[in-house]
Amino acid sequence: MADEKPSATSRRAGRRFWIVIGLAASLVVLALALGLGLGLGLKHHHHSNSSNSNSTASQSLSPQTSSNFVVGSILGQPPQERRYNFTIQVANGAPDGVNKTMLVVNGTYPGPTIEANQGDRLVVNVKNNLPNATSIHWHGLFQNGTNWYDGTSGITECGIPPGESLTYNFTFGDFSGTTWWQCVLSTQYTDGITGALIVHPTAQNPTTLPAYDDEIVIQMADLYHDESQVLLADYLSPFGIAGTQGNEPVPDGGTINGFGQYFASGTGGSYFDFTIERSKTYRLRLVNTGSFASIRFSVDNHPLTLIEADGTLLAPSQVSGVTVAVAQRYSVLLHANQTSSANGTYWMRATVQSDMFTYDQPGQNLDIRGVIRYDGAKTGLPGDAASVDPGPGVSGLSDADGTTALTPLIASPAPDATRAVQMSFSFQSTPDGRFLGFMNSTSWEPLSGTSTLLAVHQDPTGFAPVGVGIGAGDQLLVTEDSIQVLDVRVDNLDDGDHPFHLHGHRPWIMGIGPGRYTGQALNATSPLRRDTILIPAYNWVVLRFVTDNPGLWAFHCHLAWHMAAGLLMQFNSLPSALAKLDVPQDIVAQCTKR
Ligand SMILES: *[C@@H]1O[C@H](CO)[C@@H](O)[C@H](O)[C@H]1NC(C)=O
Ligand SMILES: *[C@@H]1O[C@H](CO)[C@@H](O)[C@H](O)[C@H]1NC(C)=O
Ligand SMILES: *[C@@H]1O[C@H](CO)[C@@H](O)[C@H](O)[C@H]1NC(C)=O
Ligand SMILES: *[C@@H]1O[C@H](CO)[C@@H](O)[C@H](O)[C@H]1NC(C)=O
Ligand SMILES: *[C@@H]1O[C@H](CO)[C@@H](O)[C@H](O)[C@H]1NC(C)=O
Ligand SMILES: *[C@@H]1O[C@H](CO)[C@@H](O)[C@H](O)[C@H]1NC(C)=O
Ligand SMILES: *[C@@H]1O[C@H](CO)[C@@H](O)[C@H](O)[C@H]1NC(C)=O
Ligand SMILES: *[C@@H]1O[C@H](CO)[C@@H](O)[C@H](O)[C@H]1NC(C)=O
Ligand SMILES: *[C@@H]1O[C@H](CO)[C@@H](O)[C@H](O)[C@H]1NC(C)=O
Ligand SMILES: *[C@@H]1O[C@H](CO)[C@@H](O)[C@H](O)[C@H]1NC(C)=O
Ligand SMILES: *[C@@H]1O[C@H](CO)[C@@H](O)[C@H](O)[C@H]1NC(C)=O
Ligand SMILES: [Cu+2]
Repeated sequence: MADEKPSATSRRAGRRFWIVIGLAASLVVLALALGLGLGLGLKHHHHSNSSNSNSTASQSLSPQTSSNFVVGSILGQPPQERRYNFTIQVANGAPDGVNKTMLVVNGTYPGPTIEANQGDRLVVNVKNNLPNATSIHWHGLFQNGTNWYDGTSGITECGIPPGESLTYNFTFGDFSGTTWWQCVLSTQYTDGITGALIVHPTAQNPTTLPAYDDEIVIQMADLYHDESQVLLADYLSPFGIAGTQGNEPVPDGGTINGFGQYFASGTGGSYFDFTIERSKTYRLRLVNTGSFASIRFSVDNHPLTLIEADGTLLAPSQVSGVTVAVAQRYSVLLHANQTSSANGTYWMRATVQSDMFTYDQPGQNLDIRGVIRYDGAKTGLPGDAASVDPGPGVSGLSDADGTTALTPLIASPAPDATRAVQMSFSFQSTPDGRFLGFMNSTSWEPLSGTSTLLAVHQDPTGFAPVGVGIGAGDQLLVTEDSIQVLDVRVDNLDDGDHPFHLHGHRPWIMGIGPGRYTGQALNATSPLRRDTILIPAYNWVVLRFVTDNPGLWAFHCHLAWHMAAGLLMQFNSLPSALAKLDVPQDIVAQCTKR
């Protein structure tokens, strides 16, 4: 609704821009020897093996190309249908130099960037070559009238069976901004099924938004060397990890656009490395596509101007860095005007935050870096001495605060609430010895042989009562069959911070604070709207949204381990209206096959 578009004059037709990948000095030779395909033009025959076997990692990742991270060239094109073909497969990868088995789309990590204009239709054919079911969720999109394409397995579909395909087909409605796609079935995205999704707005940028020249996608993620299914089994076991139930798996490292460094193994890894032109301004579209840790982003010596959070334009503010929680997005402007490094190279930093880690992970590297290289700079890495991380206090700027301190660029009040629901969440032991996430009294598990969407579609008034209720299969639902302005008051009773994501909406953040919600004043003047909100330990938050989008909308913690531990509930909006919509036959057929 409120994203930006550079004015025609701020954007040059002919862009000069390069990304040079894999400059890990002494590491490059090793990488070449190992055939890791770090974007150095190595050819992997990534079609040759795929038809033989789809359950073993018989192929390696393909190299990344710069075009996967540069966006903006489609601005101003007439509305059109944009088609993508995705093939999900098992592959060998080594994002930080350590071999691991990955699940990826089209043989790359991260997968293909999807770019569209707001008035376009997106048609993505997803072929599943995994041995397990899968699905793709289009994070932050509203899917108004197409709830079945939200891609949440167990809720809006049953999952694409192995060897089969599903064509997702939808429009963007009021949505524009920086977002991403991922698989939210179990922990599959932890193994690599992620990519950026950029939707350029139809409306011109407000003149109050600073202009910029070029746009780059920066996807940051924590990285695990083990397969997520192995880690998940340990996490959910009665013994837990490191002897304590509830200890989430601690990552080994991290990546920037799929490039990370890990020094303990000796191979090192590689760097995301790009060249900028002096005096240009770059919009960096930051996404945390990780599974557990927040990541702080900064660029040495460069103050950043924060302008977007989860698709909402912000009143510009200068920051030294921004900490991005899992699934959150920000845009920052980087102005290429620095001279402090004599050779024109600077570190970009994605510092993986350790505050949620409960045990030591030997060899771990949380200091993930990329290279920003001014046009004309020679190859090689920046020096540590020449570069100074403009961290809090160093440049006189502070970091961004991801909640109420961010001010929308376009002030607009939230409507008055007509209804409110209350809930709390926590982690608890179960009688059968497990340790799971609970929203009120339920820990989510998908229905078997159907989805909540189909169950409600078939029995719109019977599946769950209006208001708070538990549907068959222990599905915690808040149902509204009329258009209401709903306040969702959430108490975090846990000692950790949790990034909660509401599907199908971009709620107003009405208030947040320590303790439980007991009627504290809310501020409707011009609250921030975002779809992923970090709820700090032992804090409350009130989110407000309008129940005018028919369907089943997941509301869950986006930490992959917590999602898998059941920290999820659903909003069931306008079931009578949903019942009048035709669910596509291939969505129905998925469920009868399983
Ligand atoms: C997608 O696959 C179909 C069928 O194989 C093919 O006809 C089409 O050209 C492909 N489209 C793209 C954009 O790759
Ligand atoms: C993904 O791979 C498929 C099949 O190899 C190909 O048709 C398609 O064009 C690729 N899509 C993208 C977005 O690269
Ligand atoms: C890593 O994988 C590549 C092929 O993908 C293989 O050639 C290499 O030997 C592996 N390295 C190690 C240390 O296992
Ligand atoms: C498929 O699912 C099974 C059971 O959950 C799991 O053990 C296995 O690792 C999965 N395979 C892949 C490639 O994800
Ligand atoms: C992938 O594996 C599944 C189950 O093992 C099988 O049914 C399917 O035909 C396979 N697909 C391909 C392309 O080999
Ligand atoms: C996508 O949906 C539109 C609207 O329902 C429909 O007209 C079109 O045929 C669909 N496209 C595909 C490829 O299914
Ligand atoms: C560079 O640009 C930033 C952001 O616009 C500004 O704050 C800073 O003063 C400029 N620095 C120099 C050396 O011109
Ligand atoms: C840039 O300068 C620093 C400090 O003198 C040095 O450590 C680093 O190796 C240089 N990098 C390049 C690419 O010349
Ligand atoms: C959660 O529990 C509280 C207290 O029992 C109750 O008032 C509320 O309606 C419940 N909310 C949901 C969504 O179940
Ligand atoms: C409510 O929000 C507005 C806009 O952000 C702000 O100016 C005002 O100070 C806030 N009021 C209170 C009581 O916090
Ligand atoms: C969904 O569509 C309906 C009908 O066109 C509209 O009234 C409503 O505002 C839309 N909601 C969202 C969240 O896009
Ligand atoms: Cu969580």
